[in-house]
Amino acid sequence: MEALAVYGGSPSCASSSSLFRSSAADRRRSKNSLSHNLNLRFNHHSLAAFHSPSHLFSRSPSRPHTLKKTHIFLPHLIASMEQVEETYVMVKPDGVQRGLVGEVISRFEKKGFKLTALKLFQCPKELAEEHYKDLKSKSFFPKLINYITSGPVVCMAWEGVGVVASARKLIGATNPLQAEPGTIRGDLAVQMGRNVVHGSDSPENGKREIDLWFKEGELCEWTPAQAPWLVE
Ligand code: IDP
Ligand code: MG
Repeated sequence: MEALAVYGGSPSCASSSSLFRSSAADRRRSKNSLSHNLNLRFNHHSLAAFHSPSHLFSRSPSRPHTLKKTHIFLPHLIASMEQVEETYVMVKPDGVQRGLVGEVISRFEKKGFKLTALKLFQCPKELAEEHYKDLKSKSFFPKLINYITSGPVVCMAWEGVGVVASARKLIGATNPLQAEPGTIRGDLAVQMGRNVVHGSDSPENGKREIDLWFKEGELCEWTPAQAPWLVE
């Protein structure tokens, strides 16, 4: 309860399952709303106060020799109030050709994230260039565009608390030889130019890329039956 008080949680933040259910609809309703952006920033700064588990147990510095009332901020409560994010994940042409589509989807499903869009798609050159526009100056850019447009890709949108960073962990380092075993790239690839899968690198890029790769009506708002078994 103390964590709730510190956070100043609104009724809509009261339970993680309500967050899980309403997040996509809420985000789309308030996509361009200033108050939504401010709210996101507020949440971020509130949570940024908790750097390590040692910060979760605080005592008053004014009376160092007396044991003061200990304030306990329960990590699971804080985590359950974090913002639901969306990320764009794509099985690249090598992953499709090698029959790894099911394997990639399965890792995200098993983790407990929610699939909100899925399609097999032949990417046009212009879209590949727009998607990777930040890498335009790199020497490997032309090869990257050829790679991404060389065959169909599988486009996905995934939703959940912390999904952007978690997806990057599940995917592993850009260079598969440096990716940890247990990650998709660490287990299934050997070269950067054939690293099987893409994942957005920030919540902002998650939204940008989902808007880029999916048309209106291709995203599905739904509540997985397993939701109460994933988040208390
Ligand atoms: P990421 O996919 O891990 O986010 P980025 O740096 O965004 O990595 O690069 C996008 C993609 O460009 C990589 O996944 C990889 O396929 C390709 N790439 C990145 N760096 C190199 C390189 O040095 N040589 C060849 N391909 C590269
Ligand atoms: Mg990237």
